[in-house]
Amino acid sequence: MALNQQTIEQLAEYLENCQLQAKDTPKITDTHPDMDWDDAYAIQDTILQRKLSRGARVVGLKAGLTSHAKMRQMGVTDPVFGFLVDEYIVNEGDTVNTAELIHPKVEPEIAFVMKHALKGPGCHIGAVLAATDFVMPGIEVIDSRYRDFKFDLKSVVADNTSAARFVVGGQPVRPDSVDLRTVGIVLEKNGEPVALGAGAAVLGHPAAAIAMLANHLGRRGQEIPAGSVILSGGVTEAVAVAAGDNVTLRVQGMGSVGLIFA
Ligand code: OOG
Ligand code: MG
Repeated sequence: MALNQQTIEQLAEYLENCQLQAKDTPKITDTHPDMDWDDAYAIQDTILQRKLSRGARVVGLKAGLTSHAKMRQMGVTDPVFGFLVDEYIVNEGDTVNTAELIHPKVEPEIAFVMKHALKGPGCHIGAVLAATDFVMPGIEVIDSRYRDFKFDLKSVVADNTSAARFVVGGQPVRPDSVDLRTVGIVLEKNGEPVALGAGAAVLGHPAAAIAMLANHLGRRGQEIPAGSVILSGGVTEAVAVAAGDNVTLRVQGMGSVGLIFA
C-alpha cells in the first residue's frame, strides 16, 4: 500500500460523495500518482463499508472491461471488478432518473446467478458453469464519477468500476442449455439497434469473466457467495443515454429486458 489509512478513507468519502451528489471529478491518480492496486481496492472496499453502514445490502458483483470493445473504448488493457448493492437495482421496465446520475451509459451484459459459492485460485469456465444456477440478460447503467469518463485502471477500481444501476430480466436459462459464446445480443435505443455482438466478445466466453473474478477474490481470501448475481461485462461499447431514451436488450434464446430514462 502506498497510501495511508486516512487518505484511503478521505478518497472513499470524496468519490462516494461525487456519486451521491452526481458531481464529476478529475481522476484521483492525478493527485495521488503513486496509488497502487491494493490502495485502489481498499478505497472501493471503504465505499462499500460506508454503504453497508447506512443499511445497504450486497446483492452481487461485477466484472468490467472484459471485452476488447470496452477496453478499446476506455483505453485500458485489463478487466476490473466491483460490487453491486441493492440501491443499484432497477426493476424490469422501470424508469431511471438521470438527474441522479452524471453521464449515464448502458452496456449489454450476460448476468450469472450462482447456485453455489465459487472460490479461486484455479477457477475455470467449467467450475463456473457447474456453480451457476441460471444466466439471463442484464443491462448495466455505468456512470463514471470521472470527468468525461477519463480514467486509468486504478482510478476506476477505486470508483467501484463506474457502477450505478442495473436491471436483469428476460428469460433465465440453465447454463448448459445455451452456448454462451455464440449467443447473439442486440441493444436497442429508442427502437433502433445501436450495438450488436456475441457472447464470445467477453474474454472468449462470458464464464471466463466469472472465473477471473473468483480468482481475483481468491487472491484476497474472498469468494463469490452462493446466490450472487454477477454482471460479466459489456459485450460491446457502452452507449450514452439521456432523459427520454428507452433501451432494450435482446439476447438470443433469453428474451429481452428494458429500461426507461427520465
Ligand atoms: C468501467 C466499467 C466497465 C463493463 O462492463 O465493461 C464495465 C467503465 O467503462 O466506466 O462495467
Ligand atoms: Mg458493465
